[in-house]
Amino acid sequence: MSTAATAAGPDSHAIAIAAERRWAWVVIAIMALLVVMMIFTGLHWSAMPPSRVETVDVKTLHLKGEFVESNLGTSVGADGKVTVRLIAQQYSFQPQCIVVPAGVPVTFRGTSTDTIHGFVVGTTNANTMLIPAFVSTFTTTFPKTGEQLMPCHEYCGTGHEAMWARVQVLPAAEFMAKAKPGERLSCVPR
Ligand SMILES: [Cu+2]
Repeated sequence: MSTAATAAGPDSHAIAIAAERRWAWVVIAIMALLVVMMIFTGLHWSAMPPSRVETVDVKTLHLKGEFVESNLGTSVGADGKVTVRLIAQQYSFQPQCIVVPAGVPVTFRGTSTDTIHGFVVGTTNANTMLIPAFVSTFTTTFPKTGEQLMPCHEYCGTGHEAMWARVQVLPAAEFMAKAKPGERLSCVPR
């Protein structure tokens, strides 16, 4: 036993060791919990993969298929379904200005040409990552009309902070009056 411990008395030394041991057990318990969580999430995710995975060929994205330039923007299908198709690239979205109707379900379909991007539309729940070779899709409804900012929210390089688009939410009647069968709408000035 050290002289310092003897000077402070054997009781205080024993108390210090007991406190130290208690704290060691707390730390061990925290580490064990984290390891168990890692094992659980790893097994859970491998047992339940994402429900749908849709791929697209990045090399021919601009040349053929769904994401050619003339097919980007908002379309209204024969069944009245509203679909927005967009691509992200360093450092812009195509189209730069997206137009959607308010109060109507809108399906977004997007991908990236180069690296991982993403976007969120204003304060709405429209929020996704855009990953090269994969098609991201989600359906949402914009309750309010007006213009929203749509910034890239995945760091994608030196121009990341300048990467954003706009989303114009129009009253449904005004939007439907503009939408023509087979046409792709956007609010990019021409
Ligand atoms: Cu980006």
